Amino acid sequence: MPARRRPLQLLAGTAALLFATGCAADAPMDALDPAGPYAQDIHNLFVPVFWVAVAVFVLVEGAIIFAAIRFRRRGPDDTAVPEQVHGNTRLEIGWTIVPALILAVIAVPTVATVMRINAQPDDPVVVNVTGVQWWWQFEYPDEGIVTANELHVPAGRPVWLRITSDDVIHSFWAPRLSGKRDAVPGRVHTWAIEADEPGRYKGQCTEYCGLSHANMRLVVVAHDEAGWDAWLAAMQQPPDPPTAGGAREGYELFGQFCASCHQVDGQWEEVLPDSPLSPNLTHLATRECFAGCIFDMTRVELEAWLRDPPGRKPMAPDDGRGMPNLGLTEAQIDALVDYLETLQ
Ligand code: HEC
Ligand SMILES: [Cu+2]
Repeated sequence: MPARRRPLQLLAGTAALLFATGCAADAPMDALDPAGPYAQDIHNLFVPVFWVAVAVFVLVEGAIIFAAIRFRRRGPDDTAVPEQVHGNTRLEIGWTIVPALILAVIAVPTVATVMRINAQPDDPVVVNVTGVQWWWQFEYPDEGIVTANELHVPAGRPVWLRITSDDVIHSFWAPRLSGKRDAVPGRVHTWAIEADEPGRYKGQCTEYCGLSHANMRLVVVAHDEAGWDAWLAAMQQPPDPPTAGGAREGYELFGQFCASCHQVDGQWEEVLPDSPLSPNLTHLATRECFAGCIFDMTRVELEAWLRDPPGRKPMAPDDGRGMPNLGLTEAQIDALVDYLETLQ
């Protein structure tokens, strides 16, 4: 390949790659596919602004390409220097005023949208969201529920998130339900989301937050009315401690190895104050994913997790972040998972 063609091929390759990755048919985090009124509001602003930007791009790039071709050097004999002009008052004023006008026009719907999506909705479900290296805690203060990674909401009703962080800056983003909101330690940022239809809507921490940033996902589970009432009722009813068998053995091992960090309502409620903030496991077995929603809630995955958590998900237990390897035996892991499966 001639060397001078290489940049062109690189450019074409990059463009093809970007195009191909933008074309995924099954894209659960597609911000261009809004699934609720807040995301729709943002989309309604994005689309016209995008086309204005496309028009500007085509005009400006078109003028550059036209000038480059029209006034190019035509062969080795073409040594003439073009007429040197400096400044064209009409053009200069024009391309200062036109962009300013475009921005002023775009600002009107932008400010209106920003104000609408930031306003506290009437009668929302309130959820306190805490970003933690590297998972999400969701607390429902009015209902007395604490859960992790799966944010359950009623469909067709606004949810008012009060977002903060336990350590570094994270950012909450469920692309089909609204835009991004930073989770900043020591501050509470509010944010509204809403899903039109029941379903599972994926999300992701979108502010780089250390080792397992990419493993800090979440899912918003939107229920119909009956499903929402059933979920609330189930969450408010902690499971009973097992009384026999492997699950009982696991329950006791839990007291020995796990209860210093993890709370199970009605069973293990006194975590040690110097432990890292850890997921509340009261209804663990009802969740579909765990550890920042990167694993399915299956027996096999839970066993693999207990065998070596930092091996499954990059964490920094020496810095007090994440779950350490507790050196459990296979028999202990078996009993512990028997117990975890009772946490319905
Ligand atoms: C030093 C504190 C600590 C100890 C001890 C500990 N864990 Fe964890 N555990 C964590 C932290 C922190 C996480 C969150 C890790 C993440 O997702 O990044 C976690 C995550 C989990 C999860 C996934 C929960 C979810 O919903 O995502 C399970 C299950 C779990 N631990 C079980 C156990 C069991 C069983 C034991 C005892 C054998 C145990 N842990 C001991 C800190 C601890
Ligand atoms: Cu994060």
